[in-house]
Amino acid sequence: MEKDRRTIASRVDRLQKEVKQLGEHRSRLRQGRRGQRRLALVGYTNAGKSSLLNALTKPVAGQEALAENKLFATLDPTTRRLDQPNPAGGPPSSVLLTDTVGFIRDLPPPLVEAFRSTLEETLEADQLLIVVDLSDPAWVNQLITVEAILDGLGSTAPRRLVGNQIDRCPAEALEQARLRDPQALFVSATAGLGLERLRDWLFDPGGAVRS
Ligand SMILES: Nc1nc2c(ncn2[C@@H]2O[C@H](COP(=O)(O)OP(=O)(O)OP(=O)(O)O)[C@@H](O)[C@H]2O)c(=O)[nH]1
Ligand SMILES: [Mg+2]
Repeated sequence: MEKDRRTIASRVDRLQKEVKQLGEHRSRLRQGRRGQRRLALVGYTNAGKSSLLNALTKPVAGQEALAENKLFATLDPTTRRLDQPNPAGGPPSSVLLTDTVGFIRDLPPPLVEAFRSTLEETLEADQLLIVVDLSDPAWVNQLITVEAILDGLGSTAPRRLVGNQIDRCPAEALEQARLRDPQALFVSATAGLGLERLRDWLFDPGGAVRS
C-alpha cells in the first residue's frame, strides 16, 4: 500500500507540474496577443460553442475545433483570429475569438481547479459571449449555472447572450432570451443563420448593430 501511495503521489505531483507548465505556456501566448480585442465563447457543454467558432472562422480543412454531440467535446481552448477586410483598403481589423471548455452544473471544486488554466482565457477576455442552446428545454437553468460559475471565478468582463440552435428551438425561447438580455443575438451555427449580424457585432460591439 505504501508503494501504491508513493506511486500515486508522484503521479499527482507530475500532473500538477504539467498543469502549471500549461498555464505558463498559455500566459506567454496571451502576452503575444496583447493589444487585440479578445472575445471568449463560454457556455454549458453541448451549447454549440465549437460549432460557432468553426462557422465564424471557416477553418482550414482538418483544423476545425472539435464539435460533437458529446459532453466536454472541447477540453483545450482554441483561439482563432477573425479578420474583417478594411473597406478603405488599409490593413484588416481583427479580433481574437476563443472557444472554451463547457460548463456543467455542480462542477466539483477540484475540477474547477483543474480547468483553471483553461478558464483563465475566459477571465482575460474583453467580452464574453454566453452561448445557450435554445432548443434545450433546460437552457434557462444552464444559463443560470454558467453565470454563477463566471461570478464564482470573479469574471467581470461584459457578457452578451448568444441564443444558438434557432433552427430547431420553439418561438417562445426567443422571447424568453430577449427578456434576459434585450441585446441578445440569435444564431444557428450549423444552419448558418444570424452569423453575418454576429460577425458585425464582434467587430463593433457598441456600434450600429442593435436588436
Ligand atoms: N441543429 C443544430 N445543431 C447544432 C447547432 N449548433 C451546434 N449543434 C450541434 O450540437 C452539438 C454540440 O455542438 P458543439 O459545438 O460540440 O458544442 P460545445 O458547446 O462546443 O460543447 P462542449 O465542447 O462539450 O462544451 C453538435 O452535435 C453540433 O452539431 C445549431 O445551431 N443547430
Ligand atoms: Mg466544444
